[in-house]
Amino acid sequence: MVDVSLDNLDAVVAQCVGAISDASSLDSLLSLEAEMVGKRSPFTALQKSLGSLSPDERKSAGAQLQAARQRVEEAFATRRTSLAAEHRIAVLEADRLDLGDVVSARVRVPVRAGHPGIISLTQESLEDTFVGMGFVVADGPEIETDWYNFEALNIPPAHPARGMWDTFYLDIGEPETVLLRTHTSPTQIHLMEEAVAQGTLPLHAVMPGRCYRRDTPDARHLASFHQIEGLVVDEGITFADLAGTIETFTRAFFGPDITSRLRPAYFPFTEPSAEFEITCTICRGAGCRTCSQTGWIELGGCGMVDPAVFAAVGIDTDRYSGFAFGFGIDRCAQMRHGIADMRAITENDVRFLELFS
Ligand code: FA5
Repeated sequence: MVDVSLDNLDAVVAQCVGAISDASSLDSLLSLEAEMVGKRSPFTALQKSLGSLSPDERKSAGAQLQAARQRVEEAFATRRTSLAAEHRIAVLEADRLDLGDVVSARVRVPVRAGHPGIISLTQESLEDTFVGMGFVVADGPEIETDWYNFEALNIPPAHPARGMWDTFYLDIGEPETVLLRTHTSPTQIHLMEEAVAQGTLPLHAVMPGRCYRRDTPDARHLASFHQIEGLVVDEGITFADLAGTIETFTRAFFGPDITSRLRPAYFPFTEPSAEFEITCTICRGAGCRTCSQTGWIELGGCGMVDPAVFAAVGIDTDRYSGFAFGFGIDRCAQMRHGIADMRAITENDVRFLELFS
């Protein structure tokens, strides 16, 4: 750097400002700063030499020197700011994650779409089977009153048969008047009431849906499960129609080597009543843990509609008779796919779910 004197201050300042704006890094700017305005710089030396001047000359020379020095320092500050910004951009650029690579790596992974679960698929297939047999599909509410779930089905309060269904009651209205339906049979009542009101008897319908019971989950039971109800109300319907319908359904749905049997049972809303069993599909009738070594699995209950139920909905029993059945959709899924333990259906294990895609 040239010597600084009071005569060449402007030229020196211009030279310094040029060098400062050419500095290409913060480090080189730092050494330039030490060289130009540091303790051993010509500016500082000139400053010290002013002591030999008269007070008036010193004042005027000091002011010129200070102004010059200030212009140089401002040039340093400006350049420092822009070099710091350039440095930050360079660091960010170096650290930049190339998302292009990440994204293209991700899209190469096949996208796995969901699909209806085994219960929905089984329900659809059951509906198709029954529609093929001449039934229509109807729906009913999951939240029911005591009347629909019990009383209209010939189960008055305190009737011992209420013990057959461990009920979840809802905290609505009078105690134990509103509940989660324990079976799909209350939908029979809705359907018959509607048909009577609209004059649309006869009825040939199936009614699938979710049911709830305070049952402890095990290989054949869940607390929330599904049933499909069947109801036929027509002239001249007999028990033979019921038995024929059950056997036709069993072979159509499970295949020709699976058969059904009816065993006497009791349901307050049917008389006579039967339990409807099919060959256990896990052991093909040989006996296993799932069927408790019997070779048979209970799918549901059935029977001829009890006259007390027809009376509750105002159907003329001199003209009409009917049969009803109700069985487990989850149990059907279990038997159709050979699932030894029903709890697998609710565990959401992807390996299990993928078996039924
Ligand atoms: C009934 O629920 C009667 N409403 C069936 C009926 C309808 C009889 C019409 C007569 C006329 P039950 O409680 O037995 O009956 O249940 C019928 C079927 O539902 C059972 O055989 C079983 O397949 C299924 N099921 C019952 N409870 C459960 C449960 N906790 N988990 C899974 N499936 C169940």
